[in-house]
Amino acid sequence: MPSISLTRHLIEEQRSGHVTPDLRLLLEVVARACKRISVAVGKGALGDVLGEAAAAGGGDSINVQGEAQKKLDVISNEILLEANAWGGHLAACASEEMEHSQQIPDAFPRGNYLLVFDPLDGSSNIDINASVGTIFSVLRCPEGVTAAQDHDFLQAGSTQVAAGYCLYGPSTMLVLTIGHGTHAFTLDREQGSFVLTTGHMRIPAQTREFAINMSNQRHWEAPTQAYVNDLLAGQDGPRAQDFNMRWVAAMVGDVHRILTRGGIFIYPWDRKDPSKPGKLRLMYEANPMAMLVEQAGGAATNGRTRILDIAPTSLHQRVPVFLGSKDEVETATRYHLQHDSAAA
Ligand code: FDP
Repeated sequence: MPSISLTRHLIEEQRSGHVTPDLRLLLEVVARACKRISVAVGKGALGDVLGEAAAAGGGDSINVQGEAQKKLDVISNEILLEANAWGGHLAACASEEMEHSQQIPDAFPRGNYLLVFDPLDGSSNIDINASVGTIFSVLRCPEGVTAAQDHDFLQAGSTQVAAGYCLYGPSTMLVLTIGHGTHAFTLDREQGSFVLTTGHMRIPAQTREFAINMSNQRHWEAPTQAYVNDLLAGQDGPRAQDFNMRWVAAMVGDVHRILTRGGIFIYPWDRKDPSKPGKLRLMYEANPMAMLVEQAGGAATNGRTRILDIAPTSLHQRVPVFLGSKDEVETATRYHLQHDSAAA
């Protein structure tokens, strides 16, 4: 059977009426940018790309989230911005690394889509040569808007027209949905093209594997504690089975494992900083991952509500995340809802 490249896959999706020519080209541009990021990540210590980025006035550079920027965060952000500037498919871009969205420069034609991305997720893995990735979400630019602003991006995740991530691991993989299943492509480094390696990924509804940063346990709210305690109790507890735990510490890596063999990934609200409703970002982490997971038969909630139904109020909004195997996410969500109704 001949291998199916990303280009061929997208052209066939266009023929089926699932993707417009503009969206197809936009996704090809994002994939091309990811190949460049993969090269930069792959150079590691030989490429002078490791470590913290320097701020203009000296010291470490800090992004809008108050987090130290790695050199590769900055490089990846620039690669994505530059690649997407001239194609004519986008109205504006927004990124984890920029406080505000950026319109397409006047020198180039503007299109009808908005692209929002986390250029390099899991940056604490960069310096230890472990998996990192790029996460992206594509929205429609609202009708009649000629100069898109931050508020034009504030659309519920259910309106995303495409979402995906590129995982820079032992191999580079692009996992993509345009609302007709979730498909995985592996980068053929010799040919320089992404090749379809798993079409229509399916997440098993049940699982015995969970992913959570246990070091925060004492800071979680009561229903999260109760749910995880019951997982940890294993055979002897109410779940009557043993659960295994995995934590890649880069959301892309953990979500990729779940898309491949099932599991539940949790980054809950915690009391460490009560002003933050979670660690992960809605627009460029939770929403695209929720779409990919739902398209593969899984589920994604914030512990109470479907992630894709949340109406965003700001570009860098944070949200608790419970995603993965459908039955397990429903169980975790039930713990929180039952706790709320008992407290009401
Ligand atoms: P990181 O801070 O390294 O960028 O996006 C945030 C994120 O990584 C996720 O990719 C990852 O799942 C999580 O944070 C890891 O958080 P912990 O540091 O609490 O383990």
